[in-house]
Amino acid sequence: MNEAGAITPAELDLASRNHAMPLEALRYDLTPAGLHYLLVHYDIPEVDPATWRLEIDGAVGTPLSLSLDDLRSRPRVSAPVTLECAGNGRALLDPRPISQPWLLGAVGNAAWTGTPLAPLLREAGPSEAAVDVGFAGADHGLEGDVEQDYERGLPMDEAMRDDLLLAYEMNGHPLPPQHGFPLRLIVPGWYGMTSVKWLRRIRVLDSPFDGYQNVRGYRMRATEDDVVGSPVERIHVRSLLLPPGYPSFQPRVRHVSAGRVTVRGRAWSGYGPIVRVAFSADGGAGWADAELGPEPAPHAWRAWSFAWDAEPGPHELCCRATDASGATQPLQPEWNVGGYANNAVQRVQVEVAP
Ligand SMILES: Nc1nc2c(c(=O)[nH]1)N[C@H]1C(S)=C(S)[C@@H](COP(=O)(O)O)O[C@H]1N2
Ligand SMILES: [Mo]
Repeated sequence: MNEAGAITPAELDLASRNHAMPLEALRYDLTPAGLHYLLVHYDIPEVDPATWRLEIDGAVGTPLSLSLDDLRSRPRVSAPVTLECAGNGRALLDPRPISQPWLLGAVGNAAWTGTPLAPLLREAGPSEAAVDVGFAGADHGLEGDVEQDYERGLPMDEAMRDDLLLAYEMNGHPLPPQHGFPLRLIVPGWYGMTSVKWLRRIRVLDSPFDGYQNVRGYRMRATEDDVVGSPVERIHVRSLLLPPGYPSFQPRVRHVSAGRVTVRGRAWSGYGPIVRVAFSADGGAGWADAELGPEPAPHAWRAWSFAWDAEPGPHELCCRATDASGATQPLQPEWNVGGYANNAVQRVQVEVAP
């Protein structure tokens, strides 16, 4: 327990609705849909695919209204993309910001299939003055005293990237209801909040997007007095390891036998490819380079492994990734009001038996 106190029933409701990816699922290159983390701010909305349409309007020459069949008959692209919630690691901060209390599992790497967004925007003909694009979901709720449809804005140049997808499939199947059926946006490299689910309207804007989820939510604020802060955007470099051996039921300490243990994990970043992962078996006192797996698709996580000679006694396993921009994970997190982008190194307690 920390200064924020015990988990409240309201937080427990959020935590049980929005499940994490169990860390043993790091073993799968593609995360099965049921093991992929889930984050739904309000309720999963009811959508009738027969009458559902996607509207593309606002500052465009030709507003578009598309059915699911219209979208499915357009060019089809699939890509593995690592999604991570900006709040991943939040509950490890002290004091714990009160929101979805993630430990470390708010991540997954699914294969998303859909049609690229940019050609559709081009067909709609954005005005010369277009600066942002708003993406609205069919879900509705109240947040920070503002009643709203979940909506996120994205700068025009990001929206026109060639790797953004309007996805209607996850791992080769129609999107499950909880992951955005019938259509969601996928913004590779950005924290998950930008990948709007249950998408039903795309608004091209000739003035900056001023919706709640950009202007008030998802801001990096060092203190409560810092009301504006800076926007939370791309995914900060992170690695996770698949806890080795077996757990106890309570508390979840790991148990392994002495000898060679192959520790495996994944690493990813929204700022470029992973160039290094280091491993420590002593809480970060000493580090050694892990072996990197094959170079993955541009926004998919990269596998790594380390052959650990486990000696009897208690150990604290850590991993630390570095990306091509030179960014590396901090050993200790830096606290912020919303508990965003905590990419401090993971620490896994292991008891090694002789
Ligand atoms: N419409 C809508 N889109 C949404 C959300 C939401 O609550 N409503 N949650 C966002 C957040 S915060 C995250 S982290 C990702 C989670 O995607 P997933 O549940 O498919 O893993 O969806 C994003 N898209
Ligand atoms: Mo999120």
